[in-house]
Amino acid sequence: MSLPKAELHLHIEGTLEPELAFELAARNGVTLPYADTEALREAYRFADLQSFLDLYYELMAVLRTEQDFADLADAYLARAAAQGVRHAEIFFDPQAHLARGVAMGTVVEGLWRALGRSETDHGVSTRLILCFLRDESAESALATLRAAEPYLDRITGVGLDSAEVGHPPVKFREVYEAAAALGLRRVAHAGEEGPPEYITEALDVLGVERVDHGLRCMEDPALVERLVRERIPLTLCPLSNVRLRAVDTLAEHPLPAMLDAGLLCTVNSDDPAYFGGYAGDNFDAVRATLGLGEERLRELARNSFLASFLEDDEERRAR
Ligand code: ES4
Ligand code: ZN
Repeated sequence: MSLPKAELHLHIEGTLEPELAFELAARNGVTLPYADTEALREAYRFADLQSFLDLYYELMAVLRTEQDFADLADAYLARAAAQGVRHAEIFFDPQAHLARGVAMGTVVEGLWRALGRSETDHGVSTRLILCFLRDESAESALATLRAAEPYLDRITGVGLDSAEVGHPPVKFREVYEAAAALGLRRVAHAGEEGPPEYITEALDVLGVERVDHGLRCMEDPALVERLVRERIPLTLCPLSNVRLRAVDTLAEHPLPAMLDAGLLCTVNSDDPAYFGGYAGDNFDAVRATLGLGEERLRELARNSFLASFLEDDEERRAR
């Protein structure tokens, strides 16, 4: 059984499976420093967020054309649909592509080739969220937002990702103000590896309406109380947290305690090709390991639609 659900925390570049990486490498004449898919999978042992990001950025070298981005997104949407995903809000990292000489238009139009057909082809509605790399400068982020302006009819919101510690939300105050002025929705990764203060800052300085991860809020009871009171959704990614060592084991994941505290939690896959599973796999894992009952699982699925950027009528249709 797979519950109908929305996926709200998904990096499209993190859906690049080894098989597709090698296929695109061959198509584009790119040589990967791994003998085969087996050898590449061997590299999927991460000590922390940065060790993952190093590989994540390295493999992006195979993404060069609109068709590459379309194939990547189409493969994700097919897998997501098979696991009960009915709506996906998809992050992309344009700075990682612009830096390699791949234009904003190539990325957005390529992704759109798949997203524009997704309801028909896969029964999955979609939104695109442009993420800024927080370990790059605020000026670079602002230039990226400007480069995206011709494509804003295809972009719902902005997010903030990549290496968190040492790059507090306040660094991007002006960029988020500019995004808000353009009518974009705002989210940000906060409290994955960074401290609870980054979550507070993302809310107060960036005006985010949803927090990606937010795991470390549990270290600050006053912050938990605020997140509950203000009904701020958290997009948790349990298998990601295990693979990137944010938690020691899945059995120790704070999701049950977070639900008990009244937090509006959702379960998502983050970078499924790297972390061992798609949205349904994350649901299965928390069901099996954290002993969540059917009522809790239905609550998580319901939360995913409540926390989404779907219009109210679409929200009803998707369920
Ligand atoms: C990411 Cl798990 C995670 N955290 C921060 N930035 C990211 N980009 C892709 N995956
Ligand atoms: Zn993420």
